[in-house]
Amino acid sequence: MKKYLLLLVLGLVCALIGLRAQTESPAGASTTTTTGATTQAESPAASGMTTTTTPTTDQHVVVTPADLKWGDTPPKLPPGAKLAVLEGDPTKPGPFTIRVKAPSGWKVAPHTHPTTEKITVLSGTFNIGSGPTADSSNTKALKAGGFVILPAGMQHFASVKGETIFQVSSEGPFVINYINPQDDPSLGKR
Ligand SMILES: [Cu+2]
Repeated sequence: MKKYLLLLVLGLVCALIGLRAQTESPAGASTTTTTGATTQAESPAASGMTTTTTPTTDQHVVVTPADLKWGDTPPKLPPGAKLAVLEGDPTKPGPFTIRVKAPSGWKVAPHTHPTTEKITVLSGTFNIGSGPTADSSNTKALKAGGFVILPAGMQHFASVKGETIFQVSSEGPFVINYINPQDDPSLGKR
């Protein structure tokens, strides 16, 4: 019985020492983000394509607007817009979610993706059209709360009116194939 008591006391002392060490650790140790589940991992890939979170099975992943790290869009998209990664890595296999903040007049020429693209409009006006030519008379204007599914291989184009924020979910690696190769902003026009 005495042995157990000794072990108990020893355990308590250890716990107290541990607690002290924790409180004495530098303040920097507590500067974690609200993502909770995992530490942030920087991806050295394309500009703006930094991974914010990697979900685990036992914890939810919370991302607040303040957590977002806005960067430039990759060269395959027209310049001027900002991009933040909420989930996954668009350059790698697997699901991802990104948010794009585009200035008024920003547009993406007709293109396809090898994976299905899902877009939710958060603010502004997002004009989406289908087909191989950017016919502005043949678009649907989506406002905050608007949602569109663009199946893999489907030809589509988009433009925004007023500063517009929209969220894109798809499967990586995210590829943009322009119908007219000269529309590809990565080919020198940037
Ligand atoms: Cu698209």
